Amino acid sequence: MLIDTNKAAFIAVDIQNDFCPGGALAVPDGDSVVPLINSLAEGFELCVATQDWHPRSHISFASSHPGAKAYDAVVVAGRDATLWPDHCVQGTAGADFHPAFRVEPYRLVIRKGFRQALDSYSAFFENDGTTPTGLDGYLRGLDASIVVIAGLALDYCVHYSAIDAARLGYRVFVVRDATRAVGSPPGSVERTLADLAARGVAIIGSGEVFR
Ligand code: VGL
Ligand code: ZN
Repeated sequence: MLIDTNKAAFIAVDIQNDFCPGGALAVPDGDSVVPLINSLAEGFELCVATQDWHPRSHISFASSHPGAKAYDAVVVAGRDATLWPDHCVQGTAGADFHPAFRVEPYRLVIRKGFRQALDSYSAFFENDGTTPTGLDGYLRGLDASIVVIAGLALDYCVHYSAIDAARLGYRVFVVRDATRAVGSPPGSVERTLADLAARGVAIIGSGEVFR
């Protein structure tokens, strides 16, 4: 068996309306991962979901920066950042999970990006690299040493979740066909996959997860 599911947590990243076609920050084909993620979750005893959860006028929104456009690369508080359309505003339909996403298997939902002045891509740390979400403590408390990550978007929240998990010492698998990417700026997918590989993250297909 490639993955010992007794020691593993499955993490479904940001399966939310705003990241699916028709949403505010639509990831091309984003909704197509939902059936696969539903079936992967069935195979894990420990499933965690993340939910992007921004206040209105969040610092990551281009609308909070006069003159800026969505998808602009900027420096905010001394850190490289990307500006986004307003998305996943707390309590809105766009922030809800996709209606086809089966939430029953998930024991924990980690909300992230709820601090007005700080964005948060990773399931483990906010974008300052040091403010924890608490997920590491939760997983350690349950003796999970392996994480299997899928969801949206490969080149942002999946990427940062995976590299933080690797840095924290987990064995990390990203299920490539259960992810979709923003694809901006050009080359983001190739850079993400190269970075993941360089950090020891295994990029696998869904057919390999339970084999
Ligand atoms: C995400 C951009 C902004 C993601 C979240 O889930 O990948 N991307 N907020
Ligand atoms: Zn966001």
